[in-house]
Parts: sequence; C-alpha cells; structure tokens
Amino acid sequence: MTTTEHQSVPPTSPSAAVTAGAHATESARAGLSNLRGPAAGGADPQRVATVVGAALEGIRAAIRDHEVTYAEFDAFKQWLIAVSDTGEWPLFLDVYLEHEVEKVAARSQQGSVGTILGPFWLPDQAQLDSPATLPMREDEPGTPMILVGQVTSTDGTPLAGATVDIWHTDDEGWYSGFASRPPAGNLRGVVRCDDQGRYELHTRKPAPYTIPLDGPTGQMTQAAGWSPWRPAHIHLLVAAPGHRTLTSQLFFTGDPYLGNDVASADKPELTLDPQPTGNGAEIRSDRDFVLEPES
Ligand code: MBD
Ligand code: FE
Repeated sequence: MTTTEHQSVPPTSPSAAVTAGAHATESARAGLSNLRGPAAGGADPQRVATVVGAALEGIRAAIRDHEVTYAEFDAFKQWLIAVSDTGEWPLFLDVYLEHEVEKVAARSQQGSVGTILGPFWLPDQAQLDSPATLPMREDEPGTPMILVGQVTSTDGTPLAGATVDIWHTDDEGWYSGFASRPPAGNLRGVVRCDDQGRYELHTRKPAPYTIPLDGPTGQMTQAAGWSPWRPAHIHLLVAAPGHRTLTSQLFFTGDPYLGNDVASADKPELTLDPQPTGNGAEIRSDRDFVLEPES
C-alpha cells in the first residue's frame, strides 16, 4: 500500500480511538511507560517549585500574551476532562512532550541514537531466537522486510545475550493490543541475538500512522491545523546484560511524513533505506546497535 492511499483511508473508528487511548492508560498505570529509571519519588520541594512553576508560568504567559478569554479557558477545562475520560493522557503526553524529555536524557547516553518510547510497548511478548520471524497472521499484508545487524558495546565488543524487543504497526497502521483488529502479539517480539550479538528479523514493513482523530488529542491537533501523522516506524528496545537499554525507532527513507512527525520523534540517524533482496517484493536493511556499559 502506498502512503498516499493511507491519507484517504479513514484512520480510526470511534471505538478504536477510545480503545487505543484507554489501553495506553492501563499500560502507563502499571508503570510500563517508565523503562528508563526509577519513579521520581520523594519530591524535592525546590525542584517542584522550579519545574512546576516554570510550566505554569508558560501557560500564564500564553494567557496574557494572547488575551485568552473565559470561553477559551472553559474550552481548555472541557478538553482536559475529555483527555482523562478517554484515557488519552499517555497518548497526548508521549506525542507532545516525551521528545523533550528524551532529548534531555540523551545528553548523557553514549552509543546509538535513541528516541521516544511512545504509548504502545507491551511486556511479555514472544521470545524468539535469531533468525526470527515476528508473530503474524497467515497472509499478513505488507512488504516482507528483513532487518539484520549486530549489537556491540561502545568499545566494539559483540554482546552475546543481547535482545532486540520490536513492535510496530501492521500495513494499515494498527498496533496489536491497542486496536481491535490485529490479534494479540501480532508484529511484536523479543529477538535473542546469537553469541556474536547478531540478529536477523523477518517482518512486514509498517505503514504511516495517524493518532486517533476522534479523541481529544487528535481533535486538538486538527483544530490547530497540524498534521496528525507519524512516519512509518519500527519501535525497538535493545538490551544486554550490564548495559543501558537503548529505546529507539527506525524510519524509512522517502516517507512523506519524515520531518513532520506529530510526535517529533524522527531523527536523521534513524532512517533506513531498505533494498530489494531479489526475492519477490522482499526488502532488507542492515542496522547495528551500540550500547553504553552501565557504570
Ligand atoms: C505511536 O505509534 C507512537 O509511536 C507515539 C510515540 C505516539 C503515538 C503513536
Ligand atoms: Fe509507534
């Protein structure tokens, strides 16, 4: 399917939108959205005053500078209530704010470039030995794609025992576990690398994705005239004993939404340029990952 076709496809049904948001809330409540460190407990009052104070002052400045009316203030309240009611807080936060948190975290991470986690990771997926094929339906639609590479430490040592946890949408832009269509576990899996840290993964090329358009996050996005699309992407968690886990995504050269990602998560270093293998429509990309030793 081409990306222009995607633009004309009605991206979500109302129930799918509410379901995606609500499931991401369950996932976040269980702590699954925090893979990069312990929860920030025992709030330091000075930190609260500084950070929360700055955030509130940003909003107050918008009110003053743009002469926000009572009607607009009330619309804002209604919108916030709707974000809660539909369970879209994880979606909204990961689309509009996570990329800034990620860039701060990335200042202190060595090795391969990472990006945001997003709301749709799930634990306990199929454990597969490399070479592996992700769980998929019979006749799973989309271009067959192979991803191959090696996981090493920053000093070049191959990391036996490395795992590559992968999840992505199907050829229509749906995530298993968050939309009613793909069955549980579809196009998700944890690939165990060989003793040289090498992995080979067979899957289908994912499609560009729009955030749900009928929930408050999508409605706000469209009210502002912003694009609700994310470029097609493959999510990854690359892990190895004694190393900081890399949270990343891979994108595709030529994708019309690159550089205009609603979640601001694409980076030039993360673009794949898959080539035909000569086996039917199959394409292949090579991608190595470098992990930082834990200090
Ligand atoms: C996604 O698929 C995604 O990866 C992010 C970050 C936000 C919304 C949907
Ligand atoms: Fe995603």
